[in-house]
Amino acid sequence: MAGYRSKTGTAGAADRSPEAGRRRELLREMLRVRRLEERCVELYSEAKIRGFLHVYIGEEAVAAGVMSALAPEDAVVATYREHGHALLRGVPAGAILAEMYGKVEGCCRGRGGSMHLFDADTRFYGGNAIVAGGLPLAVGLALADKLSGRSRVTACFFGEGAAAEGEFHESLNLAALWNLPVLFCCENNLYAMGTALARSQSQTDLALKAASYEIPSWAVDGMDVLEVEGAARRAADGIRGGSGPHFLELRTYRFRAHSMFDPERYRDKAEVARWTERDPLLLLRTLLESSGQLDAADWEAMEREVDAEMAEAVRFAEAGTPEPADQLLRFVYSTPVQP
Ligand SMILES: Cc1ncc(C[n+]2csc(CCOP(=O)(O)OP(=O)(O)O)c2C)c(N)n1
Ligand SMILES: [Mg+2]
Repeated sequence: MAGYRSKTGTAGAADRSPEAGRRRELLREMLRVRRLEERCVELYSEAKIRGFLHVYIGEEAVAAGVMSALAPEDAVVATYREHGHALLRGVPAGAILAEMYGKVEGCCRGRGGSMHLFDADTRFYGGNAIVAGGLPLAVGLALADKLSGRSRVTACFFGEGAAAEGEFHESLNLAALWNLPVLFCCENNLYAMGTALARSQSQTDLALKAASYEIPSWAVDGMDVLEVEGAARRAADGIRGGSGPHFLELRTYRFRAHSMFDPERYRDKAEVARWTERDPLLLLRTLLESSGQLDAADWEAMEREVDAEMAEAVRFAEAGTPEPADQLLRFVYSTPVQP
């Protein structure tokens, strides 16, 4: 992260306690997402990645904090701004990039692209391009778990724009009515494409909307990964304890455009600059450095390892194979079962 200065400076001074190690791990996870997407933007500019591309830069604390409160058997449902969620859930960076390159080695054989990452092995259920489309899916997954007596959480990420959709209200209502194990994670970055929240929704307190369905809900500083993690743990514990759905409004901001096609006429540069002062990586890094939990050598090693991971992912994607044209109808229809 060019421009960031270490306050502690000397290598080898950092706190080696498990707690400090866990926090450094959160920083590393956010850095992995940041670096992956910085590469995506470059590769898009080089026309190696085509189609739509929505980056999460600025919002990393939300996915990193929530994901750290989940267990491997839990499920995750996300939106089209989901590269970071897939990566932190355990989908390899190479499989994500190969997917964007349209290669067979991608997590969906290159058929889904950026907006439709999916991986059944890690219970990562998309990559959903329809605004609010993931919410009923999450409710269905949670209903299946409840009916089968499985103690699992389904975490559902969606933007604040989803709260204006009917599916949001139908999903919250049924989840509350049937006491389903869903963790609703509303990523409130203040804009739905170019429309500010206050221009499209009469009630801008999103946690209050959830509370109207009798769902325990609270607003969280989505730039502070430790706060997000704490809130997500509290909510996940409540869900596992049988107290039904919980809702987090995670207040965050995207530093980049909505997608790669967005002239950004709806917000001024001063607003973006104000929010970048609260960059989630900068906040955590500064906290760790000033409290002796991270030193210059730790940070340099972290950057080196993450850069190497992403370089290898790009190499893997570029070395991949495009789906042969005669295979393109495969998986469009299921194979009929022979009697
Ligand atoms: C049902 C539906 N309507 C419209 C769109 C077009 N669209 C794509 S992204 C988007 C904005 C969604 O904003 P938000 O939910 O706040 O998520 P963010 O992009 O800010 O993460 C819209 C309207 C869509 N994909 N689906
Ligand atoms: Mg939004």
